[in-house]
Amino acid sequence: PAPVRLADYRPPAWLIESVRLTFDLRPRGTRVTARLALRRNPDGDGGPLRLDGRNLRLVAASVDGAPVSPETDAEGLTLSGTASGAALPDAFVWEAVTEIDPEDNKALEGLYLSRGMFCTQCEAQGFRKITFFPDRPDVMAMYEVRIEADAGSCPALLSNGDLIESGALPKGRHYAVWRDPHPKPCYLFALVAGDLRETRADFTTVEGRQVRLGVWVRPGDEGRTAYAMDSLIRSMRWDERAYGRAYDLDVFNIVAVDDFNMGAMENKGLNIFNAKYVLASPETATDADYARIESIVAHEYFHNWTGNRITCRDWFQLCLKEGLTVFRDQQFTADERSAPVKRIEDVVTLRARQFREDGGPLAHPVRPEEYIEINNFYTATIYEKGAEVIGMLHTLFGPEGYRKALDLYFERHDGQACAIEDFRRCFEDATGRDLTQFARWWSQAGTPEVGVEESWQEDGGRYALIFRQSTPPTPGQPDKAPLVIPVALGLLGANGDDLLPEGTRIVELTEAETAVTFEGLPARPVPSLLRGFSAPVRLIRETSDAERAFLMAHDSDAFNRWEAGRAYAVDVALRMAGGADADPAFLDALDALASDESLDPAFRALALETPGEDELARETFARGTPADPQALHAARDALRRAAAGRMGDALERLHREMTVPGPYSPDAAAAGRRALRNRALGLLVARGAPDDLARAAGQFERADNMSDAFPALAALVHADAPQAAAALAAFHDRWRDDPVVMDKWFAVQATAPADDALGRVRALTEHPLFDWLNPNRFRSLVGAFAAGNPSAFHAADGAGYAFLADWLIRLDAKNPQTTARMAGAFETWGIYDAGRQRLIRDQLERIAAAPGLSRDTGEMVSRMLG
Ligand code: BAL
Ligand code: ZN
Repeated sequence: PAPVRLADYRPPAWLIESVRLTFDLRPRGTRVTARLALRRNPDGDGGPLRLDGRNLRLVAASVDGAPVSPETDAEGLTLSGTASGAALPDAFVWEAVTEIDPEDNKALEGLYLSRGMFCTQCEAQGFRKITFFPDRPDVMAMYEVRIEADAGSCPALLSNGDLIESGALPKGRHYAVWRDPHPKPCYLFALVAGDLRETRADFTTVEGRQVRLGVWVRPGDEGRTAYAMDSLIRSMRWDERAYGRAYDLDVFNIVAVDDFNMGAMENKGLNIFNAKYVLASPETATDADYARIESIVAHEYFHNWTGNRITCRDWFQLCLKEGLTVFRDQQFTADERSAPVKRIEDVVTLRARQFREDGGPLAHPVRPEEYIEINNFYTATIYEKGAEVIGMLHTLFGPEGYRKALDLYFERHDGQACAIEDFRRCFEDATGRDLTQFARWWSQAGTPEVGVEESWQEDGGRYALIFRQSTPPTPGQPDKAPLVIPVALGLLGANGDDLLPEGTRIVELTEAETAVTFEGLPARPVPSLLRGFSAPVRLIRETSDAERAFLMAHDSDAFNRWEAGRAYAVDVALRMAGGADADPAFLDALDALASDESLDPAFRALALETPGEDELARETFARGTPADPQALHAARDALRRAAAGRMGDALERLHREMTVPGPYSPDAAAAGRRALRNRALGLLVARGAPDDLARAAGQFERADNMSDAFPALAALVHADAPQAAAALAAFHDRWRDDPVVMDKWFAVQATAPADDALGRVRALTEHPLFDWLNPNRFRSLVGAFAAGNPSAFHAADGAGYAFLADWLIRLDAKNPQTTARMAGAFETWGIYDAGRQRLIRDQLERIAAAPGLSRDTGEMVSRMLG
């Protein structure tokens, strides 16, 4: 298929004033009647009416009430004139009846059934699977939706906006009518019908609007909605406070759905969530689950202003809503929990997902210039790097300049479908600065590298930093231009104090080379560079172990204190992969950090995290050698054993003391203590003495909450401890009927690095609860194996690769979106040895040749093959 290009954007030929939809819901043969009041766009090209449509059966159509028979094709229909052959009037009413089959829809786009419940997913282009429509975000309209369904199986009937009417119908059916007063693009349309129970709360906005909040779940799950509701209420207050944005409808509903390709969806007034990001109770959810629910609820809510009120002109602008909304949800979490801890977690994810993407065959700009299937661009680059770009604007202009620009954006563009240029202009107008060069962050792919050299002159206390930036070539972009890179830096004296009067200074790199000098320093300083990870770049600088240990102990910037330890840990692990012993000075520095009672336990837990095998593999390659997954796995294990050997007393003490009295609470302080305690447990289990294993088994048996139970189970299973089988059986027996919890049971086994790991995963694909058509379950087994078990997935015989490819080919026929995303497991093929590269390419070619391969997976595979 031919790619869609940003350069080819043209305004829509037709606009829609209003949409009236009637759904006669049936599992098979749902009838959708769509009545669109169309008007020719004076800024359009004057062409015929083209409506998108896929997998639709057109039953009837009319123009101003007169039947027409338009030509349909695989992608939609074209209407050139009226039934009498006359030209289309400049305004008319189009009405169409289409028939669709929700039960058959396993792609989970458009209208589908999830365990008996009707629901929709329309972003990016699912609406065209519901009715013929100009399925593009710059066509915004007001919607009225009438839903008719069986009253017994579907007591709840929900859509966007406010409920204006409901009642009974003959033959056990009933109906509801919803009206959304805010014009919206069709990707924000949503409908849910099923047997759902509502948890309610009331909220009064800062503007005095009374809002009814509802969280809708399956019967039996009502006891697990409180945290989602609490998160929603806190998000609504925060957006009023931090951005001056209040909610704008009388109803806000969240619905939990079991079968869902994404995490959640921000449909206007009716957010639809993957159940795993709504349901939480102390017994079923870990602290990490609670934190994720909080941030996703916030993210979807924040879209109401950044995404819904102001939407995207076209899908190339996806980062306009996603990057900005991710940045907003990161700010929210930083405010609600701990800012440094949040920043560290985000950077770990950024490097693991976005740097990985940016350094491989799938690299693309934050605003791509072409795509074949837009679903393939819901990526770490658009989301996470997109958020970093907003974060850099925040750093460059400070909180006040940033807020001024955002206020202008909301004032100027409310109700519009915008492009990145509109957003950029708000910053330029609010701050008076030209952002032409800064805008390269949106158009230039690849992770910039910033090399640093230093010079020191005793005479005059003159210290200079010379920064050299470059960005490696990426697919389609061989040559790169310099970016605006804000580098937050501090200089530390021998006693660890900050030497700069302001503590941290922001230096802007705009040229290929930038020198910064400091005069009058009492002694040669230790630099603390890129504080808070002020730009998404790879910093390259010769440094010593002693300097890293010094920063670990003294840096006033918490992020860089962690960063020094992380970089040191990576170095030590790579040296161990090359045959060295664990560095005792590193273990001493780690011990000192872990035992420093003045530090937040959550921060110490992060400092104790061992870098992952994937991170070590990419770093090995960056230093010029192909990665050997088995050697890195062994080195990482050896480092963990050595750390546990050196720090045994401290770890035992942390495990003993970092308990949390009283009933479980998901708050950040309690979660931080548990994180540190469980980090200590994990390392002790790596030490592997019988007492250590017994400690984990005891914790698992005694735990009254999942945050204590699951890490203990994971430690036992990953150590292949004798107690693992009984613990897995007990977990299975207790939770077999709970899909969200059972995903953990599959994932913990899929990621266990046993000798026969693949054999065990294969056996689990035969388990009666392995429902491969459910995306969560598929990801929890096949996806977790490919992404979270590197030594087994990258087995030298290629069996791991063949296993993944088999499943991708099978799933592609049903659910292209989830398949295509998971195919990204192969994107790092270039960092391995020639043998593995060939094995991966063989599998990619096999997938490419699969009969009937989807456009989604086809695009991903061909980009990876290059
Ligand atoms: N818009 C898709 C889901 C999300 O990013 O919120
Ligand atoms: Zn989003």
